[in-house]
This record gives sequence, C-alpha cells and structure tokens, in this order.
Amino acid sequence: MKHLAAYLIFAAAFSFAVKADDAENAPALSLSRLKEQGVYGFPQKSATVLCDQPELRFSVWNNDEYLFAQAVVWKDDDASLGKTDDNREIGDWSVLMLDLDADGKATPNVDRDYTLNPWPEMNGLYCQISMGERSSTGLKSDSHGRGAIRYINVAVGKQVRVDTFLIPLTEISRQVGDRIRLCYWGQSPKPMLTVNSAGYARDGKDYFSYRIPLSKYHNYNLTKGDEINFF
Ligand SMILES: [Ca+2]
Ligand SMILES: [Ca+2]
Repeated sequence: MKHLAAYLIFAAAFSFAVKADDAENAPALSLSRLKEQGVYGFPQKSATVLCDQPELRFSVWNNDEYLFAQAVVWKDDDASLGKTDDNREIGDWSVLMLDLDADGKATPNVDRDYTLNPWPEMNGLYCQISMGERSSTGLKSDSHGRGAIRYINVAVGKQVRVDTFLIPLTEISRQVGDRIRLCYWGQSPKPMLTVNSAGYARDGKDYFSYRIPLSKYHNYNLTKGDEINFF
C-alpha cells in the first residue's frame, strides 16, 4: 500500500508535467485551483502552510514514509538562465533546509539540506549533510527522494514556478511523532529575486540559504498523514 501511494505520487507528478508541456498556450490549472489544491500530486488541502506571502507559499505534508514539501514562487514566471556575479550561468534553484533534531543548531551528521538544480548542468535533487556550523559535505546525488523545479501555466501567457521535494523519512532517520525544524530558500536570476519561508531579510542585500539562522526555521511535527486524494 505504501509503495502504491508513492507510485501514485510520482504518476500524478509525471502526468501533470506532460500536460503542462503539451499545453503551451492553454492554462493547465487556474490560479485559484493552484492556490486551493496545489499541483503535481501535492495534497495542499491537508498540508501545513508554513509561509503564505505574496511572493511565496511554502507548505509541508508527510505520511509515515515521506516528507513532502511544495513552494510556489508566485512572482517567478521565467525559467531562463542568468549570470552570477562572476559571470557563470545560473538558473532557478532552491534549498530545503532540515534541522532534523530541532535544536536550532547545526548538528553534524544529522542535519541536512536538499538542493534543487544547484547549477544548470546539475539538474534535480542533491543532498548535503551538516558537518557543523556553516560546514557541510559537498553536493551528493545519491538521495532516494525526488524533486523538481517546474513552471505551470495558470493563464494564457502566465506561468508560476513550483518547487517540489519528496524525501523518504528513512533517509533523514525520522518517523511519525518526531519534531523537526525546516526552512525553504529559493533564488531566481530572471526575474531577479530571492525568497525564503522564514521571513529572513538582509537589509536589502542578496543572500544565500546558509545566512538564515536556524533559530528562524519553522517547527514541524511529523504526523500521520491523511490519505491523498488524486485527481
Ligand atoms: Ca526564474
Ligand atoms: Ca540540529
């Protein structure tokens, strides 16, 4: 049954991705439906909304097998690449930061960050394990989770960026009943914007995910998830 649920999550995500690609001009989903229901199999109605701002909605859900998180970056409608300060190509990317023992501090070999599309040539989900304060392993591609940054048409000529992370609880050594702390950070070169779920700001300056103090992360209790209704 667990495997069936996981399969359905992936199947729903895949079918929606195909629809979005095929429907260049027709909306795949109305804005109101995206707000109400989420997309790519994410169970928005039974999820916990941790941030709900004009630039970003960040929601989390889990069952006894997966942590499932979705960020909607409402003002990012452009998938194209830009340039870093040192003239390297960079695309949209994001990080889901997990303080897994919920102590508000970096815990070596416990806390983890999951990154989506860290560089244009590195597409997909990567993991870094904490080695202490502001120190971590390199980006590893060995996660058994899934994740993607996608753009869904919500009106003719209008698309919205949606980042989705699906992380197995076994991979983060947590189970239903545990409390974790977490935070989402996302960046876009076009339009140029940086968002985070924790309300962190750096005096108008740009910032990377590691700038956000762990003390600002959200608490999240891993609960027994409701059944997902698929469309
Ligand atoms: Ca963008
Ligand atoms: Ca910690």
